[in-house]
Amino acid sequence: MNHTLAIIKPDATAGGAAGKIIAHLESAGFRVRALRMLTMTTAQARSFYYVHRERPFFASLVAFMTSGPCIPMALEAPDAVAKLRREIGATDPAAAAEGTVRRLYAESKERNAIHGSDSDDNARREIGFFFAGEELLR
Ligand code: IDP
Ligand code: MG
Repeated sequence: MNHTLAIIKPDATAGGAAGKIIAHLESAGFRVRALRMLTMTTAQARSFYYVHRERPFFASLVAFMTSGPCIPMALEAPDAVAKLRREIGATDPAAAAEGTVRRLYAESKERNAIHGSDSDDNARREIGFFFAGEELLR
């Protein structure tokens, strides 16, 4: 699939890194196909991260993701899901490769600057979570 979902997380928008992250992703070869800014409600964040509901960090993750504005984006590139995961780096910025978004901009394993879908199925679900079909350019 040629589309994936990225979310610039509240740590990065608060820290003034959103523009740099978008520029980084465009330079890496992604086209931004849809974009918005919102502060997620608790219900939205719990629903988005539902697969992690049993994890010990779930409540903290939901509190973080609702703490300020985030910027979901539908991105287009060949092999978009795998390409975005490479560009964002490991979950923990201390373990993320040099030059990745998380290595450059993340604060911690939780406050890690950016989300990227982890499969084509999740990319479809996650793009649909934030964008109506007619918002996506064809
Ligand atoms: P990913 O974002 O690299 O795919 P996931 O395991 O799907 O990582 O976790 C979702 C999000 O939950 C992470 O991006 C991070 O914000 C948070 N998270 C993951 N593991 C931990 C942890 O061990 N402590 C605190 N927060 C975590
Ligand atoms: Mg994940």
